[in-house]
Amino acid sequence: MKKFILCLLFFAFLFNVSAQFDANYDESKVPEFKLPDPLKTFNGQKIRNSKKWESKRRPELLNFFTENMFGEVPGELEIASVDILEESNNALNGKAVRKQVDLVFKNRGKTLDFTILIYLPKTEERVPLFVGYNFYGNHTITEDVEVIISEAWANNNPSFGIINNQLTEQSRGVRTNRWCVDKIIEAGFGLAVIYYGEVDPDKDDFSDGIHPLLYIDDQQQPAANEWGAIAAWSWGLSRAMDYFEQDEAIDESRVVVFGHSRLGKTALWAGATDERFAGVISNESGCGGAALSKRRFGETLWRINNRFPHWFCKNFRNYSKNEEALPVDQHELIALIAPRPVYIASAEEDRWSDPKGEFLGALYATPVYELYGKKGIEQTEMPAVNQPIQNTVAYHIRTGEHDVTEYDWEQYLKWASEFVK
Ligand code: GTR
Repeated sequence: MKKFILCLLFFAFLFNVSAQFDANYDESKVPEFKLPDPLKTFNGQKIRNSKKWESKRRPELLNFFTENMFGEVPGELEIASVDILEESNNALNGKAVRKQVDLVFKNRGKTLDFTILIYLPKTEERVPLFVGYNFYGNHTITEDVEVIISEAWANNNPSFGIINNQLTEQSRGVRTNRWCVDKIIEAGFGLAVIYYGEVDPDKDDFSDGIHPLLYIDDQQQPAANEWGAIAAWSWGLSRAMDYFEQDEAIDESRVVVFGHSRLGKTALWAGATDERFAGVISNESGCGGAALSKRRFGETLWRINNRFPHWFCKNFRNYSKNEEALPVDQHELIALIAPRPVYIASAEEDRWSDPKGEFLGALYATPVYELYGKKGIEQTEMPAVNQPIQNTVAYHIRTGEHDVTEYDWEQYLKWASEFVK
């Protein structure tokens, strides 16, 4: 049995690797496509001002993305209780306040809770904050020994000491490079992180995580237009926002949602659905994130829907190998964030995420920002590597691989200090 499972894992790995190799990476093979105009309604009406955008076009786009891509959250679930698990005024060598706050949800006899790890600079004033999910537990983002290790299901990663789907002490601090906590605190921002697996384990299984709390009767999985994992994760970010509104130390009008990769897709959706987020940073979010689907470069809808059938709602499968039928594209997802600041970032070697498609997503969202007199991306050519464009819509492509680096955070901090006021 063990051999059989190992064999299966091996083939899954091969499939994965070969999928990345036989994907299209050739610009000359990008099909011709026509992008939908964000400023024209589905029935052809031209949108000339922000009022019409808000009353007509934005709602129909939001509705399309909800019903056909990320899925509807089928009901409301408020925080049942807030438990402060731990608090210290002397974190990070005395530079910060640390809180570990557990949010509890109850419905249909079921309970789910998730823990927000918060670091805040020491000041009397309310502070702006970045909030985002991590892949392997709050204890991975820092060496801080006080950070509680989550007991939730995790994807195995033997190099981080994660076997049997359990997080362990061995992975404390393994992702410090992705978070730059000290720099964030020094820049006067707070940082709040959540382990995404506490809200919904990242596997094709809808019997766990938050989904069952909103099932009706004997429902076993979401309906075709109901929430997949990304919508569930983004729901969790909104509940974190509910908590920030109650926390006197946090300036809830300056909360920027951040995410990398699948969690960068999540950050975009959170920003689109919850206008309380003052800004969005989407790091290398690729297919289903900032990258245009119709380009079919790197990861495609068919590949993503096959490999991660639980991320989007089932209706989204209608567009696998059928991108031309999509009446929207990802620039319009970004446009849903307007007029709030949004930062899209790519990495040169991360071709799977289609850097050019991510750039074009930001570029073609710009006309909506212009309705508000905000500056988006003005140059139509991609900038050179490590040459950020920072306006209300910002973009950079840095050298290197799919990751979050100190360079990325330096840009985000500079931009957020200027645009998230
Ligand atoms: C990849 C997936 C991408 C991206 C990435 C990640 O395997 O194909 O869409 O989200 O995972 O989240 O690291």
